[in-house]
Amino acid sequence: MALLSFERKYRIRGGTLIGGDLFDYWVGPFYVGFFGVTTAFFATLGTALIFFGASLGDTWNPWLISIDPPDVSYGLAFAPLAEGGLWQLITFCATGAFISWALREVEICRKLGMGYHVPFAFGVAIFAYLTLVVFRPFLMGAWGYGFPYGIMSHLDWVSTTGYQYGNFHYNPAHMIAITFFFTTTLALAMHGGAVLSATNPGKGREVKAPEHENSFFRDIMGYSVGTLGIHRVGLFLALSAGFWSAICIVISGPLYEGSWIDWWDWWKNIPIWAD
Ligand code: 07D
Ligand code: 07D
Ligand code: U10
Repeated sequence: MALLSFERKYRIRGGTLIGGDLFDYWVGPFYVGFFGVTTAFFATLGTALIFFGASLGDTWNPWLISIDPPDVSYGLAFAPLAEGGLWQLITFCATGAFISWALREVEICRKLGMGYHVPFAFGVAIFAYLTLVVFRPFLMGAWGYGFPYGIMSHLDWVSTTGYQYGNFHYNPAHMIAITFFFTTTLALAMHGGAVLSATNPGKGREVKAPEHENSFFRDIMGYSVGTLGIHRVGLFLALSAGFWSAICIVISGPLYEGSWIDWWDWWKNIPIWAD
């Protein structure tokens, strides 16, 4: 069925989680819904607050604008707007917008009778974000441990935070997360390559079916995970990357304060090779 006629067929009322029929309509290609309105509200307000914060700063260079969290001396209290209060409000708006977006995904899945895999996946990204700006700062007792909202300044935060724990590469959960990120790109390259080579083999050549893809991987490495299976693998790899990222940062500070290099001392002291 052509996309446009399918859209006409499925664009019917129902499936909303909240609001009933109230916002159950589309604007152009976008489904609105109650959570579309809350997304638009939080995103507009958050963006306006970023512009307000930028107007208080000394640059309009988009790369250098930075909305900084409060000083750690404010602990978990509200800070004055110009001293991190804006960061707190923007964090609230961002959280509201991301969660609204995920719930809007849920409503669309319900309308289509699909599973909730996509909103679940986005939930893992939201979990990583909240770990950085809510859970870890909360566990460490100050909002000041969150990262600043600026294109370059958030990179400075990653670097400074990394060196606070010696060499962040020695963080075992960081290693696991990185391995999952790398494996995700490997899997996506293999999958994209396999599908294109079979279904788009070049002008004048016959389009191949999944048994060709299966045979290729059995020939080269003895096993094919299958056409549905590779999507499960992909989702698992990508979500694991985000999940272990959240773990690697939440243990840095709340659980372990020293250098990650020294953390490996237990390894050197295992009786088998320690004197
Ligand atoms: C391609 C989908 C499209 C999304 C894009 C991002 C904004 C920000 C706002 C000026 C894959 C849109 C950007 C809306 C503008 C203001 C206030 C997604 C795609 C194109 N980072 N990070 C970037 C965010 C963190 C790190 C780029 C967001 C953590 C490093 C972009 C968050 C840590 C590098 C960006 C976030 C961290 C980047 C490209 C939130 C650990 C880079 C992102 C909400 C995760 C790279 C100059 C991209 C770069 C980069 C956005 C969090 C590390 C500006 C929205 C604190 C090391 N980050 N980031 O393509 O070039 O994502 O930086 O958590 O090298 Mg970051
Ligand atoms: C948080 C993004 C959430 C996004 C959301 C959506 C919008 C809308 C609108 C486009 C998690 C936002 C949407 C705004 C946009 C439109 C229209 C994703 C998030 C909700 N590291 N490191 C990681 C590597 C080093 C350090 C993670 C590699 C150094 C610290 C990942 C290397 C030191 C932290 C990772 C490397 C260091 C990390 C990031 C190599 C610095 C973190 C991915 C090769 C000296 C962060 C949860 C991630 C983390 C993190 C990879 C090096 C420090 C595993 C490959 C040694 C302090 N690093 N790192 O988390 O775990 O995505 O955050 O050297 O905090 Mg690292
Ligand atoms: C996949 C796939 C597959 C496909 C696919 C894909 C995965 C099975 C079949 C998809 C993949 C691709 C297309 C590949 C490319 C994608 C990427 C590289 C990922 C990155 C994507 C991007 C960078 C694009 C991001 C763009 C976005 C998110 C769109 C931005 C949208 C908006 C700004 C509008 C958002 C809509 C909202 C909020 C809801 C509806 C709202 C409106 C329409 C706005 C109007 C608002 C209202 C009417 C409500 C009123 C609002 C109020 C009251 C608030 C007012 C508040 C005030 C404060 C004033 O597997 O194979 O193929 O294709």
